[in-house]
Amino acid sequence: MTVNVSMNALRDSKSISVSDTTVTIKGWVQDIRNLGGISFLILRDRFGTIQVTMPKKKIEPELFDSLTTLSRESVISITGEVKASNQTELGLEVIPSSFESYSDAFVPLPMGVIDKVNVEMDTRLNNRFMDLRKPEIRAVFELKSIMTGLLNEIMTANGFVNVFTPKIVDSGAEGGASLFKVDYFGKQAYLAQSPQLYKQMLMSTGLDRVYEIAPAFRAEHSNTNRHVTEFVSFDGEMSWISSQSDVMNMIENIVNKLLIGLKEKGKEQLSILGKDINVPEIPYPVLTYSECLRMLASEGMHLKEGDDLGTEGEKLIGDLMSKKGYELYWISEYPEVEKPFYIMEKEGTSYSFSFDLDFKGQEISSGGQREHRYEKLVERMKKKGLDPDNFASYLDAFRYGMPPHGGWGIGIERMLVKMLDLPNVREAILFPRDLSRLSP
Ligand code: AMO
Repeated sequence: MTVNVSMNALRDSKSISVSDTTVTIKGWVQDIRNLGGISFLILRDRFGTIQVTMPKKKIEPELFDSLTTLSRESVISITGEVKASNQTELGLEVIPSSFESYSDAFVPLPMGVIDKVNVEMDTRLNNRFMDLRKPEIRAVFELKSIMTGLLNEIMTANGFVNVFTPKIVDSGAEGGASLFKVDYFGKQAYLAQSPQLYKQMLMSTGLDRVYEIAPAFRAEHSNTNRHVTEFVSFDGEMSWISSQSDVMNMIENIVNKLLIGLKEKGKEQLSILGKDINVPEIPYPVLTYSECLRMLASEGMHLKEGDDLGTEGEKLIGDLMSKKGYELYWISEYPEVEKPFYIMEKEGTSYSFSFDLDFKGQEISSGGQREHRYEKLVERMKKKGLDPDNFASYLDAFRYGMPPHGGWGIGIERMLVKMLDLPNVREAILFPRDLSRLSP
Protein backbone atom coordinates (compact mmCIF):
# COMPACT_ATOMS: atom_id res chain seq x y z
CA MET A 1 0.00 0.00 0.00
CA THR A 2 1.28 3.50 -0.83
CA VAL A 3 0.57 6.23 1.68
CA ASN A 4 0.26 9.73 0.25
CA VAL A 5 1.83 11.52 3.14
CA SER A 6 2.97 15.03 3.90
CA MET A 7 6.65 15.27 4.65
CA ASN A 8 5.77 16.64 8.04
CA ALA A 9 3.72 13.57 8.90
CA LEU A 10 6.59 11.44 7.77
CA ARG A 11 8.93 13.41 9.96
CA ASP A 12 6.56 12.87 12.86
CA SER A 13 7.29 9.16 12.96
CA LYS A 14 4.42 8.57 15.39
CA SER A 15 1.92 9.07 12.58
CA ILE A 16 3.42 6.37 10.37
CA SER A 17 5.22 3.15 11.11
CA VAL A 18 8.44 4.19 9.51
CA SER A 19 10.20 1.23 8.01
CA ASP A 20 9.17 -0.48 4.81
CA THR A 21 6.15 1.70 4.17
CA THR A 22 5.76 3.01 0.64
CA VAL A 23 5.03 6.70 0.64
CA THR A 24 4.53 9.53 -1.81
CA ILE A 25 6.07 12.82 -0.77
CA LYS A 26 5.98 16.18 -2.56
CA GLY A 27 8.21 19.21 -2.55
CA TRP A 28 11.05 21.22 -4.10
CA VAL A 29 14.34 19.61 -5.15
CA GLN A 30 16.65 21.50 -2.85
CA ASP A 31 19.88 19.77 -3.77
CA ILE A 32 21.26 16.75 -5.58
CA ARG A 33 24.60 15.22 -4.66
CA ASN A 34 26.10 12.62 -6.97
CA LEU A 35 28.80 10.52 -5.34
CA GLY A 36 29.32 7.92 -8.05
CA GLY A 37 27.79 4.73 -6.69
CA ILE A 38 25.18 6.60 -4.70
CA SER A 39 23.25 9.85 -5.13
CA PHE A 40 21.18 11.89 -2.73
CA LEU A 41 18.26 14.17 -3.47
CA ILE A 42 17.12 16.54 -0.75
CA LEU A 43 13.40 17.22 -1.03
CA ARG A 44 12.07 20.28 0.81
CA ASP A 45 8.60 21.45 1.78
CA ARG A 46 7.35 24.16 4.15
CA PHE A 47 8.49 22.33 7.24
CA GLY A 48 11.89 20.95 6.31
CA THR A 49 13.71 18.39 4.20
CA ILE A 50 13.83 14.64 3.66
CA GLN A 51 16.69 12.73 2.12
CA VAL A 52 15.94 10.57 -0.91
CA THR A 53 18.75 8.04 -1.21
CA MET A 54 19.59 6.44 -4.56
CA PRO A 55 22.07 3.55 -4.51
CA LYS A 56 22.84 3.24 -8.23
CA LYS A 57 22.71 -0.53 -8.26
CA LYS A 58 19.31 -0.76 -6.57
CA ILE A 59 17.46 1.81 -8.69
CA GLU A 60 16.15 1.45 -12.26
CA PRO A 61 18.79 3.19 -14.46
CA GLU A 62 16.16 5.36 -16.17
CA LEU A 63 14.74 6.54 -12.85
CA PHE A 64 18.23 7.15 -11.50
CA ASP A 65 19.13 9.29 -14.50
CA SER A 66 15.89 11.29 -14.42
CA LEU A 67 16.16 12.05 -10.73
CA THR A 68 19.84 12.91 -10.69
CA THR A 69 19.55 15.33 -13.60
CA LEU A 70 16.60 17.31 -12.23
CA SER A 71 17.25 21.03 -11.89
CA ARG A 72 17.37 22.47 -8.41
CA GLU A 73 14.05 23.86 -7.12
CA SER A 74 11.93 21.79 -9.50
CA VAL A 75 8.69 20.61 -7.91
CA ILE A 76 8.16 16.84 -7.89
CA SER A 77 6.55 14.00 -6.08
CA ILE A 78 8.51 10.89 -5.22
CA THR A 79 7.12 7.50 -4.36
CA GLY A 80 9.39 5.14 -2.51
CA GLU A 81 10.06 3.01 0.48
CA VAL A 82 10.89 4.51 3.86
CA LYS A 83 13.98 3.07 5.48
CA ALA A 84 15.42 3.71 8.90
CA SER A 85 18.80 5.42 8.59
CA ASN A 86 21.45 6.43 11.05
CA GLN A 87 23.02 8.72 8.44
CA THR A 88 20.28 11.35 8.45
CA GLU A 89 19.16 13.74 11.17
CA LEU A 90 15.57 12.44 10.92
CA GLY A 91 16.62 8.83 11.27
CA LEU A 92 14.94 7.92 7.99
CA GLU A 93 15.37 8.15 4.24
CA VAL A 94 13.28 7.30 1.19
CA ILE A 95 14.43 4.88 -1.54
CA PRO A 96 12.56 5.95 -4.70
CA SER A 97 10.63 3.65 -6.99
CA SER A 98 8.95 6.30 -9.17
CA PHE A 99 8.52 10.04 -9.44
CA GLU A 100 6.40 12.67 -11.11
CA SER A 101 7.57 16.11 -12.14
CA TYR A 102 5.04 18.92 -11.67
CA SER A 103 7.23 21.86 -12.66
CA ASP A 104 10.83 21.95 -13.92
CA ALA A 105 12.80 24.91 -12.60
CA PHE A 106 14.62 27.02 -15.19
CA VAL A 107 18.42 27.18 -15.00
CA PRO A 108 20.19 29.18 -13.67
CA LEU A 109 18.19 30.21 -10.61
CA PRO A 110 17.89 33.97 -10.01
CA MET A 111 19.34 33.39 -6.54
CA GLY A 112 20.19 30.40 -4.40
CA VAL A 113 18.08 29.04 -1.59
CA ILE A 114 20.76 27.18 0.35
CA ASP A 115 23.98 28.73 -0.97
CA LYS A 116 25.90 30.43 1.78
CA VAL A 117 26.46 33.69 -0.09
CA ASN A 118 25.20 37.08 0.93
CA VAL A 119 22.58 38.18 -1.53
CA GLU A 120 21.85 41.92 -1.86
CA MET A 121 18.52 43.04 -0.43
CA ASP A 122 17.42 44.30 -3.86
CA THR A 123 18.10 40.91 -5.49
CA ARG A 124 16.22 39.22 -2.67
CA LEU A 125 13.23 41.54 -3.00
CA ASN A 126 13.21 41.26 -6.80
CA ASN A 127 12.98 37.48 -6.35
CA ARG A 128 10.93 37.46 -3.17
CA PHE A 129 9.14 34.17 -4.08
CA MET A 130 12.57 32.54 -4.04
CA ASP A 131 13.85 34.39 -0.98
CA LEU A 132 10.80 33.15 0.92
CA ARG A 133 11.80 29.54 0.29
CA LYS A 134 14.39 30.04 3.04
CA PRO A 135 12.94 28.96 6.38
CA GLU A 136 14.51 31.87 8.27
CA ILE A 137 12.89 34.39 5.93
CA ARG A 138 9.50 32.67 6.12
CA ALA A 139 9.70 32.44 9.93
CA VAL A 140 9.40 36.24 10.21
CA PHE A 141 6.09 36.17 8.35
CA GLU A 142 4.80 33.25 10.37
CA LEU A 143 5.61 35.29 13.49
CA LYS A 144 3.80 38.27 11.98
CA SER A 145 0.75 36.07 11.48
CA ILE A 146 0.96 34.78 15.07
CA MET A 147 1.33 38.39 16.18
CA THR A 148 -1.87 39.62 14.53
CA GLY A 149 -3.71 36.52 15.74
CA LEU A 150 -2.63 37.26 19.31
CA LEU A 151 -3.59 40.92 18.98
CA ASN A 152 -7.10 39.92 17.90
CA GLU A 153 -7.39 37.73 21.00
CA ILE A 154 -5.98 40.33 23.37
CA MET A 155 -8.08 43.18 22.00
CA THR A 156 -11.27 41.11 22.12
CA ALA A 157 -10.52 40.15 25.72
CA ASN A 158 -10.21 43.87 26.50
CA GLY A 159 -13.60 44.67 25.02
CA PHE A 160 -12.36 46.27 21.79
CA VAL A 161 -14.42 45.94 18.60
CA ASN A 162 -12.52 45.13 15.41
CA VAL A 163 -13.44 47.77 12.82
CA PHE A 164 -12.56 48.32 9.18
CA THR A 165 -12.37 51.93 8.07
CA PRO A 166 -12.08 53.26 4.49
CA LYS A 167 -8.72 53.28 2.78
CA ILE A 168 -9.88 55.67 0.06
CA VAL A 169 -10.53 58.95 1.80
CA ASP A 170 -11.21 62.62 1.09
CA SER A 171 -8.81 64.12 3.65
CA GLY A 172 -5.61 63.20 5.44
CA ALA A 173 -4.84 63.40 9.11
CA GLU A 174 -1.08 63.11 9.24
CA GLY A 175 0.09 65.99 7.03
CA GLY A 176 -0.38 66.79 3.34
CA ALA A 177 3.16 65.99 2.24
CA SER A 178 2.77 62.24 2.65
CA LEU A 179 -0.65 61.86 0.98
CA PHE A 180 -1.01 59.64 -2.08
CA LYS A 181 -3.48 61.13 -4.52
CA VAL A 182 -6.16 59.00 -6.15
CA ASP A 183 -8.43 60.05 -8.98
CA TYR A 184 -11.85 59.07 -7.65
CA PHE A 185 -14.24 59.35 -10.60
CA GLY A 186 -12.91 62.82 -11.35
CA LYS A 187 -12.77 63.89 -7.69
CA GLN A 188 -9.59 64.24 -5.66
CA ALA A 189 -9.22 61.42 -3.14
CA TYR A 190 -6.30 60.00 -1.14
CA LEU A 191 -5.06 56.68 0.24
CA ALA A 192 -5.58 56.62 4.02
CA GLN A 193 -2.45 57.52 5.99
CA SER A 194 -4.08 56.14 9.14
CA PRO A 195 -7.60 55.36 10.38
CA GLN A 196 -7.23 58.35 12.69
CA LEU A 197 -10.31 60.40 11.74
CA TYR A 198 -12.61 57.37 11.53
CA LYS A 199 -11.55 55.71 14.77
CA GLN A 200 -12.21 59.04 16.51
CA MET A 201 -15.60 59.48 14.83
CA LEU A 202 -16.51 56.02 16.11
CA MET A 203 -15.99 57.26 19.68
CA SER A 204 -19.16 59.33 19.27
CA THR A 205 -21.22 56.25 18.37
CA GLY A 206 -21.11 54.26 21.57
CA LEU A 207 -18.56 51.78 20.21
CA ASP A 208 -16.26 53.05 22.90
CA ARG A 209 -13.29 50.78 22.23
CA VAL A 210 -12.25 50.02 18.67
CA TYR A 211 -9.18 48.63 16.97
CA GLU A 212 -8.03 47.98 13.43
CA ILE A 213 -5.07 46.15 11.91
CA ALA A 214 -4.81 47.32 8.32
CA PRO A 215 -2.56 48.86 5.68
CA ALA A 216 -1.69 52.54 5.95
CA PHE A 217 -0.17 54.55 3.11
CA ARG A 218 2.42 57.31 3.27
CA ALA A 219 4.08 59.01 0.32
CA GLU A 220 7.41 58.95 2.15
CA HIS A 221 10.07 60.63 0.07
CA SER A 222 12.94 59.38 2.19
CA ASN A 223 14.70 56.12 1.56
CA THR A 224 15.51 54.76 5.02
CA ASN A 225 15.54 51.38 6.72
CA ARG A 226 12.41 52.29 8.71
CA HIS A 227 10.18 54.04 6.20
CA VAL A 228 8.05 52.38 3.57
CA THR A 229 5.07 53.73 1.68
CA GLU A 230 2.70 50.95 2.77
CA PHE A 231 2.79 49.43 6.24
CA VAL A 232 0.42 47.64 8.60
CA SER A 233 -0.88 49.86 11.33
CA PHE A 234 -2.36 48.49 14.54
CA ASP A 235 -4.64 51.24 15.77
CA GLY A 236 -6.68 51.50 18.94
CA GLU A 237 -9.03 54.16 20.24
CA MET A 238 -10.82 54.20 23.61
CA SER A 239 -13.35 56.50 25.28
CA TRP A 240 -13.94 57.64 28.84
CA ILE A 241 -10.28 58.12 29.62
CA SER A 242 -9.23 60.41 32.45
CA SER A 243 -5.82 61.14 30.99
CA GLN A 244 -3.36 59.80 28.43
CA SER A 245 -2.02 57.49 31.16
CA ASP A 246 -5.12 55.31 30.71
CA VAL A 247 -4.12 54.78 27.08
CA MET A 248 -0.47 54.16 27.95
CA ASN A 249 -1.47 51.56 30.56
CA MET A 250 -3.66 49.82 28.00
CA ILE A 251 -0.83 49.70 25.44
CA GLU A 252 1.61 48.35 28.04
CA ASN A 253 -0.77 45.56 28.90
CA ILE A 254 -1.36 44.71 25.25
CA VAL A 255 2.34 44.74 24.34
CA ASN A 256 3.22 42.72 27.43
CA LYS A 257 0.64 40.02 26.63
CA LEU A 258 1.71 40.06 23.01
CA LEU A 259 5.38 39.47 23.84
CA ILE A 260 4.54 36.68 26.29
CA GLY A 261 2.23 35.09 23.71
CA LEU A 262 4.78 35.30 20.91
CA LYS A 263 7.48 33.76 23.04
CA GLU A 264 5.21 30.78 23.59
CA LYS A 265 3.34 30.40 20.29
CA GLY A 266 6.29 31.45 18.14
CA LYS A 267 8.79 29.03 19.71
CA GLU A 268 9.41 27.11 16.52
CA GLN A 269 9.93 30.20 14.37
CA LEU A 270 12.13 31.85 17.00
CA SER A 271 14.29 28.77 17.13
CA ILE A 272 14.69 28.82 13.31
CA LEU A 273 15.80 32.43 13.64
CA GLY A 274 18.02 31.67 16.63
CA LYS A 275 16.27 34.44 18.60
CA ASP A 276 14.47 34.81 21.87
CA ILE A 277 11.96 37.44 22.86
CA ASN A 278 12.68 39.54 25.88
CA VAL A 279 9.60 40.54 27.89
CA PRO A 280 10.36 43.82 29.70
CA GLU A 281 8.54 44.46 32.96
CA ILE A 282 5.60 46.83 32.94
CA PRO A 283 5.15 49.73 33.51
CA TYR A 284 7.75 51.04 31.07
CA PRO A 285 9.72 54.11 32.14
CA VAL A 286 8.36 57.47 30.99
CA LEU A 287 10.69 60.24 29.78
CA THR A 288 9.19 63.59 28.94
CA TYR A 289 10.29 65.29 25.76
CA SER A 290 12.04 67.98 27.87
CA GLU A 291 13.95 65.31 29.79
CA CYS A 292 15.06 63.83 26.46
CA LEU A 293 16.44 67.22 25.36
CA ARG A 294 18.46 67.37 28.59
CA MET A 295 19.72 63.80 28.14
CA LEU A 296 20.79 64.56 24.58
CA ALA A 297 22.48 67.83 25.62
CA SER A 298 24.51 65.93 28.21
CA GLU A 299 25.80 63.80 25.31
CA GLY A 300 26.71 66.86 23.26
CA MET A 301 23.60 66.89 21.02
CA HIS A 302 21.96 70.28 21.45
CA LEU A 303 18.39 70.58 20.21
CA LYS A 304 16.09 73.56 20.67
CA GLU A 305 12.76 73.32 22.46
CA GLY A 306 10.25 72.32 19.75
CA ASP A 307 12.80 70.50 17.57
CA ASP A 308 12.10 66.98 16.37
CA LEU A 309 14.29 64.49 18.23
CA GLY A 310 15.12 62.99 14.85
CA THR A 311 16.50 59.57 14.02
CA GLU A 312 19.84 60.35 15.64
CA GLY A 313 18.26 61.76 18.78
CA GLU A 314 15.95 58.75 19.14
CA LYS A 315 18.90 56.43 18.64
CA LEU A 316 20.99 58.18 21.26
CA ILE A 317 18.14 58.10 23.78
CA GLY A 318 17.84 54.40 22.96
CA ASP A 319 21.53 53.86 23.77
CA LEU A 320 21.21 55.73 27.05
CA MET A 321 18.09 53.77 28.03
CA SER A 322 19.72 50.50 27.03
CA LYS A 323 22.59 51.22 29.43
CA LYS A 324 19.96 51.49 32.17
CA GLY A 325 18.49 48.16 31.06
CA TYR A 326 15.40 49.48 29.24
CA GLU A 327 14.37 48.40 25.75
CA LEU A 328 10.86 49.81 25.74
CA TYR A 329 10.12 53.27 27.11
CA TRP A 330 7.78 56.22 26.61
CA ILE A 331 8.59 59.69 25.43
CA SER A 332 5.67 61.89 26.45
CA GLU A 333 4.44 65.47 26.39
CA TYR A 334 5.85 66.57 23.07
CA PRO A 335 5.59 70.25 22.15
CA GLU A 336 2.14 70.79 20.64
CA VAL A 337 3.74 72.22 17.47
CA GLU A 338 5.26 68.79 16.85
CA LYS A 339 1.94 66.94 17.05
CA PRO A 340 -1.11 66.82 14.75
CA PHE A 341 -4.27 68.90 15.26
CA TYR A 342 -6.23 66.07 16.90
CA ILE A 343 -3.87 65.89 19.90
CA MET A 344 -4.97 67.75 23.05
CA GLU A 345 -2.82 70.67 24.19
CA LYS A 346 -1.60 70.80 27.76
CA GLU A 347 -3.29 74.07 28.56
CA GLY A 348 -1.12 76.96 29.73
CA THR A 349 2.02 75.28 28.33
CA SER A 350 3.51 74.72 24.90
CA TYR A 351 3.24 70.93 25.37
CA SER A 352 0.62 68.33 24.50
CA PHE A 353 -0.93 65.17 25.90
CA SER A 354 0.94 62.94 23.50
CA PHE A 355 3.36 60.06 23.65
CA ASP A 356 5.59 57.86 21.55
CA LEU A 357 6.55 54.33 22.50
CA ASP A 358 10.17 53.75 21.56
CA PHE A 359 11.77 50.32 21.21
CA LYS A 360 15.58 50.10 21.21
CA GLY A 361 16.03 53.64 19.93
CA GLN A 362 13.21 53.72 17.40
CA GLU A 363 9.64 54.99 17.56
CA ILE A 364 7.22 52.12 17.07
CA SER A 365 4.04 53.86 18.18
CA SER A 366 2.55 57.26 18.77
CA GLY A 367 -0.69 58.36 20.32
CA GLY A 368 -2.23 60.53 22.95
CA GLN A 369 -5.33 62.10 24.38
CA ARG A 370 -7.46 63.70 21.69
CA GLU A 371 -9.08 67.11 21.66
CA HIS A 372 -12.75 66.12 22.00
CA ARG A 373 -14.16 69.66 22.48
CA TYR A 374 -15.51 70.93 19.17
CA GLU A 375 -14.49 74.61 19.48
CA LYS A 376 -11.00 73.80 20.66
CA LEU A 377 -10.56 71.23 17.90
CA VAL A 378 -11.54 73.78 15.24
CA GLU A 379 -9.18 76.28 16.84
CA ARG A 380 -6.35 73.76 16.68
CA MET A 381 -7.02 72.99 13.05
CA LYS A 382 -6.84 76.68 12.16
CA LYS A 383 -3.65 77.08 14.18
CA LYS A 384 -2.13 74.30 12.05
CA GLY A 385 -3.17 76.09 8.86
CA LEU A 386 -5.92 73.56 8.04
CA ASP A 387 -9.34 74.51 6.69
CA PRO A 388 -12.07 73.04 8.96
CA ASP A 389 -14.39 72.88 5.92
CA ASN A 390 -12.17 70.13 4.54
CA PHE A 391 -12.90 68.05 7.65
CA ALA A 392 -16.64 68.73 7.85
CA SER A 393 -17.85 65.13 8.24
CA TYR A 394 -15.18 64.43 10.89
CA LEU A 395 -16.09 67.59 12.80
CA ASP A 396 -19.82 66.74 12.73
CA ALA A 397 -19.10 63.80 15.00
CA PHE A 398 -17.81 66.28 17.62
CA ARG A 399 -20.89 68.52 17.53
CA TYR A 400 -23.47 66.20 19.03
CA GLY A 401 -21.80 64.59 22.03
CA MET A 402 -18.25 63.23 22.01
CA PRO A 403 -16.70 61.49 25.02
CA PRO A 404 -13.12 62.20 26.09
CA HIS A 405 -10.93 59.70 24.29
CA GLY A 406 -7.43 58.72 23.25
CA GLY A 407 -5.62 56.11 21.23
CA TRP A 408 -2.55 54.94 19.42
CA GLY A 409 -1.06 53.58 16.20
CA ILE A 410 1.63 50.91 16.33
CA GLY A 411 3.64 50.05 13.22
CA ILE A 412 3.46 46.25 13.16
CA GLU A 413 6.58 45.85 11.02
CA ARG A 414 8.66 48.30 13.01
CA MET A 415 7.74 46.46 16.17
CA LEU A 416 8.56 43.08 14.66
CA VAL A 417 11.99 44.10 13.33
CA LYS A 418 12.94 45.67 16.65
CA MET A 419 11.77 42.58 18.51
CA LEU A 420 13.91 40.34 16.30
CA ASP A 421 16.79 42.82 15.85
CA LEU A 422 16.39 42.80 12.08
CA PRO A 423 18.19 45.57 10.20
CA ASN A 424 15.41 46.85 7.98
CA VAL A 425 11.62 47.27 8.17
CA ARG A 426 11.44 45.62 4.73
CA GLU A 427 12.47 42.33 6.33
CA ALA A 428 8.98 42.19 7.83
CA ILE A 429 7.06 43.05 4.65
CA LEU A 430 6.42 40.39 2.01
CA PHE A 431 6.41 42.78 -0.94
CA PRO A 432 7.63 46.15 0.29
CA ARG A 433 6.64 49.42 -1.33
CA ASP A 434 9.03 52.33 -1.18
CA LEU A 435 10.32 55.32 -3.12
CA SER A 436 11.82 53.12 -5.80
CA ARG A 437 9.89 49.85 -5.49
CA LEU A 438 6.45 49.13 -6.91
CA SER A 439 7.12 45.56 -8.03
CA PRO A 440 6.87 42.69 -7.36
P1 AMO B 1 2.27 57.96 13.29
O1 AMO B 1 2.27 58.79 12.06
O2 AMO B 1 3.34 58.24 14.28
O3 AMO B 1 0.91 58.15 14.07
O4 AMO B 1 2.31 56.43 12.88
C1 AMO B 1 2.14 55.43 13.86
C2 AMO B 1 3.20 54.36 13.71
O5 AMO B 1 3.16 53.79 12.42
C3 AMO B 1 4.44 53.42 12.00
N1 AMO B 1 4.80 54.14 10.77
C4 AMO B 1 5.52 53.62 9.75
N2 AMO B 1 6.07 52.40 9.57
C5 AMO B 1 6.75 52.17 8.42
N3 AMO B 1 6.87 53.09 7.44
C6 AMO B 1 6.34 54.32 7.57
N4 AMO B 1 6.46 55.20 6.59
C7 AMO B 1 5.62 54.62 8.77
N5 AMO B 1 4.97 55.71 9.22
C8 AMO B 1 4.49 55.41 10.43
C9 AMO B 1 5.39 53.77 13.12
C10 AMO B 1 4.62 54.85 13.86
O6 AMO B 1 5.01 54.94 15.20
N6 AMO B 1 -2.67 58.57 13.79
C11 AMO B 1 -1.42 58.43 14.51
C12 AMO B 1 -1.54 57.41 15.62
C13 AMO B 1 -2.46 57.85 16.75
O7 AMO B 1 -2.27 58.94 17.31
O8 AMO B 1 -3.39 57.07 17.07
C14 AMO B 1 -0.34 58.02 13.54
O9 AMO B 1 -0.57 57.54 12.45
O10 AMO B 1 5.58 52.65 13.92
